Amino acid sequence: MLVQTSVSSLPFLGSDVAATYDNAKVVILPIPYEATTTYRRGCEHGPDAILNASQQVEYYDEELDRELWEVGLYTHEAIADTRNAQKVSSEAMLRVTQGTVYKLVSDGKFVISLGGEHSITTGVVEAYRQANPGEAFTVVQVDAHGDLRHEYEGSIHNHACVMRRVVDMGLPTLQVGIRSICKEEADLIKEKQLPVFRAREIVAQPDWIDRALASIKTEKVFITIDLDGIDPTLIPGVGTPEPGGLNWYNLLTFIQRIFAAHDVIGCDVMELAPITDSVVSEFTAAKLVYKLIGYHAIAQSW
Ligand SMILES: [Mn+2]
Repeated sequence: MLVQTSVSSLPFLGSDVAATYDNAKVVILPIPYEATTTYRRGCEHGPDAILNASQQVEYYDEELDRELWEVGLYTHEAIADTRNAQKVSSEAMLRVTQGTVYKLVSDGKFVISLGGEHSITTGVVEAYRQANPGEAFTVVQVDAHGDLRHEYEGSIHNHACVMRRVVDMGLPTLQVGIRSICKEEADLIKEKQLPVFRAREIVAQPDWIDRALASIKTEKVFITIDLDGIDPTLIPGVGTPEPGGLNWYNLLTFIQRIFAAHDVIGCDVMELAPITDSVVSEFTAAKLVYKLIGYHAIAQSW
């Protein structure tokens, strides 16, 4: 009889190069939670797909001229897992996410959370508020969508509302790659004068990165990447694809410059919904996670 083994135990990049928790500077936190997806489902399988694809990522980063696994990578067990029809309320997901990220940050770890749906980011950001009492940090969001609705389909914790929750926390934001918003969101952007760099401006204006960076007024930054912010030709495996997103090198340059100029306190990579018979989306996501680790390691002189 075949015994179905869980693949979620695969550590990022591979067990040969995994560090112990104590020796790790970076913790990868899988959060396979999906409850409010509005179009194509499957993001609860995103974290495992990224971990599996990461086994194929080259250890040596040709841009950074280093094998970044040496900084110490530890992959945490999955939390808020809704796979196999497990029910997890949004409140329970936010509670366990905040508690887990806060514990990891308190232990001095640099945490990269993997979703799962974007509503998870509310819990992640709450953990950094808890870890940085009274100190503002900017939440930089790469996304096709504004996610600024107060409520969607009856829930304030729908994935279409995550940045509204961040704005409600009083944290400054920077939104990049946006190309799909509703009237309510457009009005809020104007009313609060939120810095937004739309995808069509990014294509037309080569100096957008300079201007985007100039809009960040805090030393500390949290980066949340909804993978649908990237062009869907690069990452088709998302729940709500939108044409015309960031290209690979544009994205990497933008992110690398944030790491170089600011203290990035944490990151998340959200909304991967794998497609059968194509590994492009999860491999691109895995490579992006390794780039986040690399840019942070260089910025921290690790
Ligand atoms: Mn989105």
